[in-house]
Amino acid sequence: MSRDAVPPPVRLGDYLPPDWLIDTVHLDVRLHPTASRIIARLAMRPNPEGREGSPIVLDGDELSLKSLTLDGVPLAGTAYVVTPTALTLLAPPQRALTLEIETVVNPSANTKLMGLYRSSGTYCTQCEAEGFRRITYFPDRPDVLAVYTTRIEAEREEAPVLLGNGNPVESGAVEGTSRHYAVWHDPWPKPCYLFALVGGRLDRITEDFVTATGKKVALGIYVEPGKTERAGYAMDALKRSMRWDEEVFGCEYDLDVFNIVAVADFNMGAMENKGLNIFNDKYVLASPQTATDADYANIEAIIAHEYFHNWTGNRITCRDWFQLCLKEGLTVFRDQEFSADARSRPVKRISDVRLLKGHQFPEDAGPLAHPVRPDSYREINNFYTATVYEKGAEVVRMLKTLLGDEGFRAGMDLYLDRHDGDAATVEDFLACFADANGVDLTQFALWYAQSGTPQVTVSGCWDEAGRSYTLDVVQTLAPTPGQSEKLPMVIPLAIGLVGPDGADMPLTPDDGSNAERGVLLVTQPRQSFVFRDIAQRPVPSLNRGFSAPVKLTTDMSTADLLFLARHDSDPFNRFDATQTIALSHLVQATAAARAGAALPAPDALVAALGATLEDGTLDPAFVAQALSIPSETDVAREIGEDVDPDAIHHARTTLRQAVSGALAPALAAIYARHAPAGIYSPDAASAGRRALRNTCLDLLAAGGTEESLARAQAHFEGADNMTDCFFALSVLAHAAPQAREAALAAFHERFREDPLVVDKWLALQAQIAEPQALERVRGLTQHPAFAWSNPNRVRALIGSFAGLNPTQFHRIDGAGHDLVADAVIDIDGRNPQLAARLLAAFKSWRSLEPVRRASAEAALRRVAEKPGLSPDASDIVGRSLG
Ligand code: 0A1
Ligand code: ZN
Repeated sequence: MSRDAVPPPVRLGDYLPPDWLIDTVHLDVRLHPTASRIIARLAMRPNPEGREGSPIVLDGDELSLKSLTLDGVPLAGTAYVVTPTALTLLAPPQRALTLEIETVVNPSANTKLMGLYRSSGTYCTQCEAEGFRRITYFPDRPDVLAVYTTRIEAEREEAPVLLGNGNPVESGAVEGTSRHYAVWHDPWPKPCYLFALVGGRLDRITEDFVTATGKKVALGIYVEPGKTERAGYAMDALKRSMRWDEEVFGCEYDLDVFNIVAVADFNMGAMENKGLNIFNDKYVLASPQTATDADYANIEAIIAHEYFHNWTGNRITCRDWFQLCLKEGLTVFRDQEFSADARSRPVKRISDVRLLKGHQFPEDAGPLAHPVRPDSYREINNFYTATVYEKGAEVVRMLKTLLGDEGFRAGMDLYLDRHDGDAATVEDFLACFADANGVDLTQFALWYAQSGTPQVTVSGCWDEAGRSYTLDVVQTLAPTPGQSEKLPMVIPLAIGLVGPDGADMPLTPDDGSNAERGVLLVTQPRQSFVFRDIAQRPVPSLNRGFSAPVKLTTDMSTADLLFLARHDSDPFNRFDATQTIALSHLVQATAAARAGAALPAPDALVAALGATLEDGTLDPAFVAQALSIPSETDVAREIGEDVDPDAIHHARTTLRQAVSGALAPALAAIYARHAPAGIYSPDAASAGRRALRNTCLDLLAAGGTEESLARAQAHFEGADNMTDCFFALSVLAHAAPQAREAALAAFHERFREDPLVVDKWLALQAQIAEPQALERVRGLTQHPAFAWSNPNRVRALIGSFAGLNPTQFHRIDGAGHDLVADAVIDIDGRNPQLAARLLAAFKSWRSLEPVRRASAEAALRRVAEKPGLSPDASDIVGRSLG
């Protein structure tokens, strides 16, 4: 292969079991800033299920091999081959043997943040998906499970804290030196992607947790010195997660200790290493003065997510990386349920669906679309996507809807029991639900294989004379990359028929379907469902709770939607009814704006929003969601092609102004009524009151009156917590150009020492929808607070510009596309994963109008042509242009 040749993709169909197994791994890691030494002792044996007489092929990446012995005897240079990506023992004896491999790596030079690296001086590791090969030579695949013992040694001064997977075994001084060591043993066989170690100067908080069967677990959260007060909420969330998993899934913790370490430089949110979770500090550290309600909710969810992986991911892991959704989709589903139980279930569902539609639907509609279980990849790091995570969770949720609570739990129990200790597949998972419930899930499995969002069209017809009601359902699935032909899916459509009195009518289906439970089982391209004894014309409430991740189209009138907004017993559909009306107005208003015309805001919509606002029986957090006007991305997605972001922005701004004007007195009254009472607490009820009050503040300011801007200024100055302070700052930054600079400066002055708060300040400025945003972002890259080497800073500034400022990212002159492309090219040499993620912001480029589309394409081509582009970025750019 020539130097620049692209390696072929990895294919699911080519899976072969490993030729060699590893029973135990002994690691001796001697930490050093630039030359850390790793001695790995691997007890290996041929896999009876592998190919006979195979060589031993171990993955490696940027390793320097120092020595190699087999059963204690140094290997002759002719017995093995070392390449940049592998160490191969050509003809090893076909029996159990022990390899000892000594490698040296440079953690300080590791800017990819994969393998062993340093974050603000702390040694830490990230091995998922393929980072362990950057520590030692190893079969770096999730189906090789071994028991690990790790000895970590470091200068005591530099790294007084030494942490590993599993339980602590011993520790002490290295005699005659300034060094010390700690030994950790993890009794649970695991794949190498779950390996971790940490060495550094860290403070900690500790607590004990007693499991359901009475075992004591020592919990520790380690943070940068001086930040322990900010770790309390994470600890609380951890204990609640541990209890919840026992109660809801029967999953108990299985080691003597559970540690969490927060680091400042991390490519993702957090990582579920066995007994030693490593977190982006953004998802651990919180205080009322530095974290918003949304930050608290994210911390709770991510702490839970990583903890839940202990069973779904660690005790049962993935056979290969194609099965990523097996652990991720299931674990997201579990963390969603945890948060729903801890907070408001309807509000949690609404925000999860908004996330799904905002991120996953566009992914599924563009060139980066892929199945929940992809069947080929060039770079696995690019598959930690909204489709694998969020759509993966929706698929698990559909299983629950189909099987009912008990059937679902029976399937989960069987899965946890049957596959404990296994590296499993999606087929294994589905078989447990099929076996436990006596059902056939063959067609359901298409959710894992077919990409794209199914389109479901429903029309209803009431036969007055026959006293029956018919729902005609049609499903289609458009072609997606690599999939031109599609099969019909199983769509569990939860429904209700709402009578004129606002109550649900009893469902009496004509056929043998299980529609009595309120779930229609749609399996055919076209299907009709007939209900008997329907004496009055009902309003259908469809896809209740968003029971299936589909795009639903109906012929429902605005009047019927307004009726649902007021009466539907399903809170999600109450929310969705006004969103549907608003969205359809915004689509038309955008078309009008492009034609130089203006559409007045529909009175009915304004009245419905007003009624929701004034309905004192509703949960404030729900009202806040219901009052939000669909985002510009929502409108762009709905329009689908020939998208003009400026016209969308104009239409949306105009609608917000109209709502503001019409509802000003009510908004001001609700704002006043929800003034803070007592000291800040991050609980859901208090957060809901703040959300409603802040939504009112924002809508009022959308009117641009002096009074409303003065209110925002006072809110900013009077805030005693970050939620209110930052919300008011955003209102001022977006709606009050004359007050903006002073407010931004005051905020920066106050929080300049706090990188996580500075990220909010960077992100906000990157989102201002005006032409100066570009120069502002460029200027901020030179600000002392900004660092290209820190993923949080880059995501805050460049990621927010590309993902949350559509008019400026897609500027008609192409300068926004160029700015992001330049950043990607620059970052790619240091941190390819980060570069590839930023590049994915171009995912909807084909849906833009021709001028912007051409500029996006040119920017992508410029990235593609960069010599030495990483496999990560070239995979994204190749598929985007593909
Ligand atoms: N398994 C983690 C996600 C994760 C994936 C890759 C990483 O490498 C940089 C880090 C974290 C989770 O689902 O939380
Ligand atoms: Zn996960």
